[in-house]
Amino acid sequence: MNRTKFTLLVFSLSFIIILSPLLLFAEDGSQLWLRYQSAIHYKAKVTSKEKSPAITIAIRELENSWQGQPIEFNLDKKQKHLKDGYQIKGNNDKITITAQKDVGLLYSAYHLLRLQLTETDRTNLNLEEIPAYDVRILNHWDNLNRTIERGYAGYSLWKWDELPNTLSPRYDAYARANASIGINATVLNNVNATPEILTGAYLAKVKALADVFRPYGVKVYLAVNFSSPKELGGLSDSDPLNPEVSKWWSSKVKEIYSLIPDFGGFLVKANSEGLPGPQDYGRTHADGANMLADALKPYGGIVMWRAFVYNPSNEDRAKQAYSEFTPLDGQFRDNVIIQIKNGPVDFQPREPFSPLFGALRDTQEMVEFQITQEYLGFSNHLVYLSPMFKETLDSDTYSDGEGSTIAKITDGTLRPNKVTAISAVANIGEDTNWCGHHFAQANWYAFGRLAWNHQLTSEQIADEWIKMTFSDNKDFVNPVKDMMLSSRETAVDYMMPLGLHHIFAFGHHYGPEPWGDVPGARPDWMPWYYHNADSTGLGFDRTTSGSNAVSQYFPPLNNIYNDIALCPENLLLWFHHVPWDYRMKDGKTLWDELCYKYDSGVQQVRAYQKLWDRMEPFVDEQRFREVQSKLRIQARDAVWWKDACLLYFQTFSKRPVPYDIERPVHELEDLKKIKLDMKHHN
Ligand code: BDP
Repeated sequence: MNRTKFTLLVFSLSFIIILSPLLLFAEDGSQLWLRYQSAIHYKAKVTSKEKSPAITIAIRELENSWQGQPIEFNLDKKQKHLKDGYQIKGNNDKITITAQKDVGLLYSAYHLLRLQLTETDRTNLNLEEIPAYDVRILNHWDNLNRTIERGYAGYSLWKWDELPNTLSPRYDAYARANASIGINATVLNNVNATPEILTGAYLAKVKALADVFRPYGVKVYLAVNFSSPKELGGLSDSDPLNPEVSKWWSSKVKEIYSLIPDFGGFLVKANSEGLPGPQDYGRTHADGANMLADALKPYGGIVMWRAFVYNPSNEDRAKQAYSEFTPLDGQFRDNVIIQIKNGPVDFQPREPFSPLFGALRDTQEMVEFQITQEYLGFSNHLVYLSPMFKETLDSDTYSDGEGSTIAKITDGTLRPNKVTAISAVANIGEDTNWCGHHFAQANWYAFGRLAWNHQLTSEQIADEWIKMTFSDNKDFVNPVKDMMLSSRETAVDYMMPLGLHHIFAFGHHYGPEPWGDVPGARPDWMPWYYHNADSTGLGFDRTTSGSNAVSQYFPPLNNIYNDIALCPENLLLWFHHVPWDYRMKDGKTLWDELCYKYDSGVQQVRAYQKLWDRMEPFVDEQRFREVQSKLRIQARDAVWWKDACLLYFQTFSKRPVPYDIERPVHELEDLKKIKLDMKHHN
């Protein structure tokens, strides 16, 4: 080594030594839950007879961070039952991993690193993991101009201007994060799709992303606009029964597969909220979906056709998807799967499950969740969504008798599905910490983990996420876990308790606007349509004497929901118009109960603030402060929600706010003047 090189080495070493403690503490959330320590003095021994890009990544991850026994990878194509999964067997001396696909070996590497980071015993391993769903997919509502519909973590990750030539390092990091939790698919663009995504120029960009994601087992899908043949192809219409139209789609699909041989398929929002669809030509959703399915079939692609359809009509909005789709049951191709939002209206803080689940007996169904917190305080509020996802998946529809949960209907247990899938609208953007709020990362994580195994508990998922993302000190893990586990119910309490829904500010959906009334706007976008407050009471009558939405549920649920005495109280105002002095189970009147719920939501957020402040010794400075600051916003917003809703509903109930709870600190008239500058339609 010559002198200059030596000086350089000494210089850089001292630089690293001086800075390393700082680097250690500088945490900005960009690493997500993948904060594996590098095994500096140790390089794990990993052997594999087979080679592939996914296996190379798996070996690299383990060599960088695994601090245990030597590992042997085994690819056994005969073990079909493993699907994307794997078996891990091992003792103190050696670990053997078997998978039938290379991506299974990659998933197993992340499994081992998770065990290591959560300090789980790794000396005696004997486990088999098989994913519950074939397609575990994120839906990005990203526009081509890089804004994100309902996105609260900055601009889109996809830098369309720079693609296909420049590849941001975050594309790789994104695919790695997904692979680490078993997510194997992504829809890159907004369901409110523009035809432009299907132009040659954009497909070249999509291909570049697909190439980056492929080694991580993440397949690309696209949302398509039903009018593309007309708007892009110059055809006279986009009628699904017009042979020219299906020819156009077939050749478009061929072009896509020539660029992306493992392309996943299409996601379609049609005849919904003003978007074009087969009904524009007097055709049905089945006609539209099947035409696309036929184009994709030769290549193994699928169509995820959304059931989120409703029109400003006299029929209760909550009933419309069911009315529209049940007559079409059995008419869809076997590579079509109907994508149904968890609730019958729209990702509210709490909804009953959509009655379409189980009602389509001869049609494949999948759930759509929303990870991005459109209706849950954006990226300002700490709301851990796993309990909400599980509430839906564990709901018993009774479609095939007791125990017909949504999980079992959609994962193939009860229905012989050709393809099973589960989806969620992503909360990922360009922000350094990916999701805007450090705790919102937990919702991306939880979706992936549940898509892999819906039997995991919310507690298990929170436990591993906290340990991986922050610290495994139990004095940190336990209180923070309690906060996370209660946070969804807390948000429901300060926003919309007892089954209230959609009383958000018009358009952006951030704050409360139960009084909202935009002249000339669609009634089904107005809060009064949903809360129906009047001098007699509050809530939407969906009983047999009201809109009769209860009849869309299988017995005994239809009767349970229909009967005010049996209806679960957390859905009471969803199904009933309830008198203000109705006696709740705890003996309080509806009005008092409502007041106590709102107050309890506020008190809970205050308790989270106190809890978090005590966690300071366990957390790096930056993440501690950022979460602390978000909790302050959440506490202020909770009071805003409580005052707005109670003062407004009080103008109908004419009853006092119970004297032992905190007094309102705002004037209703002042709250009504708040107009946030956030542009959006409904
Ligand atoms: C609603 C959103 C809207 C979406 C729509 C959808 O407010 O931005 O386009 O759902 O899912 O929740 O299509």
